[in-house]
Amino acid sequence: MKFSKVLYLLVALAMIFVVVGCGASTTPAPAAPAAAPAQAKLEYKDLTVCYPQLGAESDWRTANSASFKETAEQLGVKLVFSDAQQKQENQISAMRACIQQEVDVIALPPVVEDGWDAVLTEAQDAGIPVIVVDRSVSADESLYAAHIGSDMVVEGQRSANEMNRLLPDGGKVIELSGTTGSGAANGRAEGFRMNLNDNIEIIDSQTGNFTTAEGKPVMEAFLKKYEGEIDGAFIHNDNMAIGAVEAIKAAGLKPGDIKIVSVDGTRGGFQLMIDGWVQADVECNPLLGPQVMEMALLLANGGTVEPKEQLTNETIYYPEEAEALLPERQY
Ligand code: GYE
Repeated sequence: MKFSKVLYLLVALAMIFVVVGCGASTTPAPAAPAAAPAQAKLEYKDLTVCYPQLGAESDWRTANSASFKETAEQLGVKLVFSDAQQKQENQISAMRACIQQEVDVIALPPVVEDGWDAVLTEAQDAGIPVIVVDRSVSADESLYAAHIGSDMVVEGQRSANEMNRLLPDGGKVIELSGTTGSGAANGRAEGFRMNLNDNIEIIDSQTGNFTTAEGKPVMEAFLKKYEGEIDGAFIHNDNMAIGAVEAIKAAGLKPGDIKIVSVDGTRGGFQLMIDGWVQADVECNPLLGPQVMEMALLLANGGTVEPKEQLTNETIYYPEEAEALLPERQY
């Protein structure tokens, strides 16, 4: 091509460019796409929260379930509730059903600590925040939004402090522990061993799965095996303490013969203190519904929670105050 032709072509192209450009500038600019409306804030009534409850093994658990159901009803939150009967596989299936259903938030009270990575990852991939409730999980913190519950290690430490006070000259104790592999049983056992005086020996430890029905035969077996030797019992919850006391009574022992430290602070535990069987009851608060729902709303609106570990404030109850406090106990 000749140089002049190339020049022509360039000039022509430049003119087209100017015309089109000017045209664009004289015609009114097309309306800018409307800014995406700021996402409307969700309210409680818009919220669906999944609570795959782990079971109905204790009065603590009954109070915990009731707290979620009542709070949801009061706030107008839709609650997808199920009972896994203390089986992790049931909890996992319930969680998967909730993911399928595209709930806004999952609140998970894990029956055991291990084995949650896969389903937590599935929830995360689906964009559903998970609040771990009550017991802890061993999964990486990045897989859930927060954990609301008790410090089970502290509960174990408090229990040991009480046992130290009750057995100042030392002695032999048995431990009736909660569900094997659960954060509650692991933490309480660990804390108890951390603070227990050297002159107190834990001669045996068996699980009663947090139930009255399983606690009783375990205590019966201890009483047979260590007849006359047991000075104290650390029992991981009040329902097992109720079963254990039935066994102790049946063995002909009197209140106080075996010093008992229990955990939860349920009405049943208070009654055992009033009757002289339990010397200290370390509180574990099940009424977590309001706190969890508030956090669920925050997360559903894109918020985050810092720090991830949100611990419940708790105390210790003693026989002297049990009678006066019992009428006000909510569970
Ligand atoms: O202490 C016991 C229940 O995980 C804290 O589980 C909870 C425990 C509670 O069955 O009574």
